[in-house]
Amino acid sequence: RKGDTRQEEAVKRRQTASPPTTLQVQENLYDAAFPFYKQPLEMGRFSLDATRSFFNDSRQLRYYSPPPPGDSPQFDLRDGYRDRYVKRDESIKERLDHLLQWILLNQGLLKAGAASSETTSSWLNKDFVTWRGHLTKVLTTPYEKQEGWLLAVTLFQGTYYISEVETEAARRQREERTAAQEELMYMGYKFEQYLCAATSEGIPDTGGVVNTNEAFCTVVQTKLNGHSLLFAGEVDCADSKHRSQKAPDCYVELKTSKEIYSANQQRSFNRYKLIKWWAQSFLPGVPRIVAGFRDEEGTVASLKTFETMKISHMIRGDWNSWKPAVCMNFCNAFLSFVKKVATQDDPRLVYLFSWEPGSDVSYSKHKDPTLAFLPAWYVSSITE
Ligand code: 0WD
Ligand code: CA
Repeated sequence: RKGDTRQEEAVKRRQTASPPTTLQVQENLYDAAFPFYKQPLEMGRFSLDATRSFFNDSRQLRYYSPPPPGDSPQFDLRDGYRDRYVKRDESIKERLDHLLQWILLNQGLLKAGAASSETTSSWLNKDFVTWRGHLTKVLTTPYEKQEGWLLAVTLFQGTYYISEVETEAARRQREERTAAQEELMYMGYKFEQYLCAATSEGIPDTGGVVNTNEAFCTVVQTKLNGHSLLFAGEVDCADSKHRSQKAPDCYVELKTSKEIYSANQQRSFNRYKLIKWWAQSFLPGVPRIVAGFRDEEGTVASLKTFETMKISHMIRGDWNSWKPAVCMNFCNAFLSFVKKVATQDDPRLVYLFSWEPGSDVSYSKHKDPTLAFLPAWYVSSITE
């Protein structure tokens, strides 16, 4: 009602104990001390092969194999695009399936660590299960100006499962990608091939096929304030020469970016790209990012290593720069918001959280089989 003051509204909300309807995202609201983030611990690994089949092992892990010191790289990232490229079918939505498969195959491991259950009821003993990539999107939300997101949440036996739903805009962009954009996507994978070997002492096979069905994923557990998390993320390679052979210390993330020629390009790189690189690698504790800078022809002639933990220092002096604490505090607030909103424990029920740049996060509730994402094989296996 018009006459109500904000305070009266707040009182009423408390009396009815109804959940808040939106979550604000303005960065100033989250500009506080860095929250508690537990050192990520690798719980397991899985692989997807050339046909996208799941394996509960590290068979797809590749090894970092840079050119010998002194040799400057000359990587032609367009090589093989026409004749040595097998592209994953992006119209197939896999949702959380591979991670859920890993969970079912590793129940013993998860049960062993489930002694100190506080907030969840089942042996899984995690508040949230999701992909690392979904959390990356949440982290960068306070600074994102272009792409919104849709995250589906199901509460099942005390655990909140988060799975992305493709937005209309993202689907359109995917279906209307230009030839140049398709080639650019290929170039990122080709860069990986130039720097990765199949064995720890091997050398890259740059004449081979690039097959984007193949993936190696790490499964990590961690905690953000009071929220326990289990998520999986794709890892490009491990450095067998790194001083620590422990995961995730030995993991290396590979990236390509346009060569930077002007101060303006540098500013935009720091403001919009480094935040995504930082968030993605910080979440699973991947300490190093090796970037290849490509020219107009798609040739990489220089590599640069970024230490994940130093990225925020690099950009600290920039005007209008981003802050890791804002990203993490917002993520913490979003996870708390999810817990307040998603109260009904039901594997067929989906709370759809939605965000567009310039707006608050809002949600809607759905009992719609096309949105439900926990597969029957998972639900029945957990229920019995
Ligand atoms: O269902 C979905 N909407 C998604 C599923 C979105 C994103 C990923 N996935 C799945 C895929 O099964 C993939 O194997 O997640 C896996 C990767 O998960 P992630 O590590 O959580 O994803 P993210 O951090 O966004 O991306 C890591 C890498 C990318 O490398 P770059 O350097 O470009 O960030 O995974 C690849 C890509 O190489 N990748 C994907 N692979 C398959 N499907 C996808 C995707 N949708 N997105 C990125
Ligand atoms: Ca990568």
